[in-house]
Amino acid sequence: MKLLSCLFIVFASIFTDALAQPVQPKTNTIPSACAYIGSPEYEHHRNADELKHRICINSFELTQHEITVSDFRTFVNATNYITDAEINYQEKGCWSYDSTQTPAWNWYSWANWKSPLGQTAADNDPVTCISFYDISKYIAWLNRTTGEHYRLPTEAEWEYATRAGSNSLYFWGNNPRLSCRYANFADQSAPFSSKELQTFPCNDKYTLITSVKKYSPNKFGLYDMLGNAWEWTCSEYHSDYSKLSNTCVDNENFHTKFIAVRGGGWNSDPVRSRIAYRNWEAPWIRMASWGFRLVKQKKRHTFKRKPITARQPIQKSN
Ligand SMILES: [Ca+2]
Ligand SMILES: [Ca+2]
Repeated sequence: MKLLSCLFIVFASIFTDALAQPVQPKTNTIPSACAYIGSPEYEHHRNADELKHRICINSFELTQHEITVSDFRTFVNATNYITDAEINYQEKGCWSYDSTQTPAWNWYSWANWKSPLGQTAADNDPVTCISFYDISKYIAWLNRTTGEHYRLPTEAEWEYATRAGSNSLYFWGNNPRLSCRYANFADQSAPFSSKELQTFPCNDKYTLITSVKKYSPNKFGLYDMLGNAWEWTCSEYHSDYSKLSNTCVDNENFHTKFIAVRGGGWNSDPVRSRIAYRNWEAPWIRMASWGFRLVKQKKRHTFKRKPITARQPIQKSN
């Protein structure tokens, strides 16, 4: 009987996977190079964990934008997956923002990927309120249904792709006034008082999170690498940036590790929005300002053998 029900579950999951073919997120090719990541010692507000070091990166594909609510919904509809926020794992709901409460930032049971900030999330918003565990499940499903190999970027890949050749505070340079053209950060439209948070000296009219691809891309054609949603990487956080920056945390062994999260979000001030700024958290944490994007790993080239056919007799030419 047990065997029968197991078989049923396997077939049902194959069937539902087949029904819900995900739209694969668009990717851009990021070229191979050796480059510096981290910040120079003279960078204002630099932290000790931003050691500047040189890394060599092989070409890879990176999604043009953060994975959206719509992308994530396809996964949930296909699998009936319930996120950590919805089962109140470790803490209730998701770490979110409600300006009517004191303190405004807190764990709220109403907050999850469908409604991270008190109202239904728009389809093209980055999906947020998802933990590193939730993302692992999404990726496993995406790979199973597409036959591709998606994964989170390493910290080094993320920073190299974000810099796109720049050595400045932000990928467009050092001028915070230009942020409203390139990134959704906490600017003058943000709901925070200046006592709570220093904001960017411009106004993009977007108070909270907004749709992906609203701002100008960087030189690799990538949108929202800085701002909108912070982005989980696959790397374990280490205070010595040169140690683990280009490796993914062991898939079986990440439960007790801190995972690096990068890029600032809609709620970030000019200091934490610097490219070199490194954030990290435990893999079960979920926040209304944290999302992710994916690397699509190139498939290993497999050489197909030609079918062996019977040797044809050589025709004698006259
Ligand atoms: Ca904004
Ligand atoms: Ca982002």
